[in-house]
Amino acid sequence: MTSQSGFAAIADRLEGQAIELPSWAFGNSGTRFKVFGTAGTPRSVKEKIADAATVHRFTGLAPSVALHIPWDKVDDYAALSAYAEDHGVRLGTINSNTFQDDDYKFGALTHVDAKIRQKAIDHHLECLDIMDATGSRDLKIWLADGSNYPGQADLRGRQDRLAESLATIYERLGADQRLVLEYKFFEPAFYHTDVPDWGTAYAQVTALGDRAVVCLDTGHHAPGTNIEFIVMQLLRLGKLGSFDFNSRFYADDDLIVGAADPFQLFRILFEVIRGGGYGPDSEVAFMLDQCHNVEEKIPGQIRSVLNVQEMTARALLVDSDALEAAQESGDVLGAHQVLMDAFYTDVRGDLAEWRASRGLPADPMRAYAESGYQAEIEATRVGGTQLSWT
Ligand code: LRH
Ligand code: MN
Ligand code: MN
Repeated sequence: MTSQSGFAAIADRLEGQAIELPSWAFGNSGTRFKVFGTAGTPRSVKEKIADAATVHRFTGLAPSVALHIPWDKVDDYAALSAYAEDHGVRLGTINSNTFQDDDYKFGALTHVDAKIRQKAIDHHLECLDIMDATGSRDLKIWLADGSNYPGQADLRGRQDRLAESLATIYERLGADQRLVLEYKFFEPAFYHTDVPDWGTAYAQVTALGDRAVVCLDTGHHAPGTNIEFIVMQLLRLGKLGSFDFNSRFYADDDLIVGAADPFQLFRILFEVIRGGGYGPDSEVAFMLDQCHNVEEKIPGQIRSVLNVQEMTARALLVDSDALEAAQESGDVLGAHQVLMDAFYTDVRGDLAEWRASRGLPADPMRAYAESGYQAEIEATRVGGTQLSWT
């Protein structure tokens, strides 16, 4: 199989690939040690959307932007939606935020105090109102809830209260809306987290109903976790709702997807494709959840969506008939080689031609660098508040 004929066979399947961008990727971010400011950083939600639209213009891969509430709070969401559409993108997932308010020191949807639980529920109901105005499908919930010391909290009681709070939010979902529950094994709580793993997320969303699904953030697992196995299992159970893509070396690093471990990204995408999670009929949403602390943000996002596209192409190249035959005949090394042959196929030249044939820049990174957009935002975005989420 030459790379050219292999690529020609899968080229059509790259059409329509969509990777949602997080509005917060365009704001200044950092570690708990320092947030470095970057020239040209958006001063408003509109400027974040304009930057996301720029990523889409250069790649054709990012037609929607996720918002985080209250970071992206505005008075008129219908007007914001219209603004996004004027720029060639639409508003996507609404992410709730119950991790930056003093009231949530000991939890939000799991809190022992009914008043604080209600405050957290009301925040989610407000997010649903926003979704009605923006036409968004997904409400994504990630909770910082957890504890630091053994004995600090009643683990069982918190799980029960979580189920109750989620049920109240779920009841208010529109017919075409989904509740997407994201898990994370630790941080900011260090002893226990109330939604630490896919099994807990799966149990909670299954109790709610069909429109509740799981978000898999690739940075939210212990080192060495076989993430593609989780992808397979959630797809098999019909509960994989979305991805937050990023990459990590040590913890929840939020680095550029595919930068730390391109082979892991390939393996994940192979299982997505194998399990029916890719393509126009799939309900699995691809999203980035990243921060660009020291690199330029727009090129960081361009690089990220290109990495996902590149590993998708390689995963599509796996000769599934040959793989199945090798697996069924017990040909261990033959099966492994089929997978590795696809992984080692350099598709960059083919993808450049594919883009050019669709009126996109063959090299989006270079086209952006030469476009003058960065110089323009650096010159014009002065004064005001440079957005930061930490
Ligand atoms: C939590 C998380 C979650 C938040 C985002 C900013 O670590 O992954 O998705 O909404 O970071
Ligand atoms: Mn996430
Ligand atoms: Mn995270």
